[in-house]
Amino acid sequence: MQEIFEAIKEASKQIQDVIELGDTAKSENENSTGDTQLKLDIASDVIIEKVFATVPSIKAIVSEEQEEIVHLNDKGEYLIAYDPLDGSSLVDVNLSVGSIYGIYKNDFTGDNIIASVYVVFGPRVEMVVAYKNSVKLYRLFDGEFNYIKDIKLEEKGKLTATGSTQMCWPEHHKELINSMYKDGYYLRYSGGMVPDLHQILLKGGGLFSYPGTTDKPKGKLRQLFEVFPFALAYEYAGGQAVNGKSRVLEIETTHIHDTSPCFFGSKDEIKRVLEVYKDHV
Ligand code: FDP
Repeated sequence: MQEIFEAIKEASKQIQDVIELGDTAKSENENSTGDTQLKLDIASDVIIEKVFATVPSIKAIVSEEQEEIVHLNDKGEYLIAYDPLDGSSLVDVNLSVGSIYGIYKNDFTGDNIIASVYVVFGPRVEMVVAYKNSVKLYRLFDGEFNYIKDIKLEEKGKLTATGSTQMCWPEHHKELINSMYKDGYYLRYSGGMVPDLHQILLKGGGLFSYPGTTDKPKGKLRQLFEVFPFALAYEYAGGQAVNGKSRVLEIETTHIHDTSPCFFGSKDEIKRVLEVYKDHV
């Protein structure tokens, strides 16, 4: 596993260079979810695939930017699903973006995820590793990722962030969020999943949600590349991740690009979600 973490560090340093110097223009391509790919998405994807190809313990990889699983080493033990540069459209307005990696054994399903890593490219580059029941924060300086601290969520936080537009939220979701504002929660939403979830984790707690909406009843965020990796990080940090009814790590995956409604938070906020959603899922 350590060699995978080292490979991610190496890829992240290269991606940071591409972000700083790279071209933020659109490419001619669309990815499998129909998003127009930016040249930066493609460049980051190429970097990661090249670095992973040198790691013997990786059996196969699948990128959010690609249609198919890529087989690397038959004798490898691990499968990795990754989103090379999530929120990349935020680069040209100079907001934070990130890479997300889910490391699986046997199969690409929630109950097979054994570690996850995400990297935030913001004013600083930070890496968060969820593995063996701990969540560790590293920061890039002096050319290396240096350990900073273990991350733990409080029982209850102060922040809330929901994706999509209120026009498409179901009524009960509006009620949930309005009730949180009435209780003093602060709205904090940048539109990048990585920095938004990172903020809630590091500030002790709160709720990030991307519910099923009228235009996307199964949500927008992809299970293997986005939802499961963050679910593991939130659970290991002492929080929870649900789809409104059950743990997201228990839901079924039928296709590598499946999406799911998702709610990540500290225990108190997830209790609120389950209470509101129990009659609606
Ligand atoms: P993006 O489309 O910019 O890549 O992964 C999808 C994602 O960003 C997440 O990072 C983000 O949380 C979400 O979409 C934002 O979606 P909305 O614009 O619908 O809120």
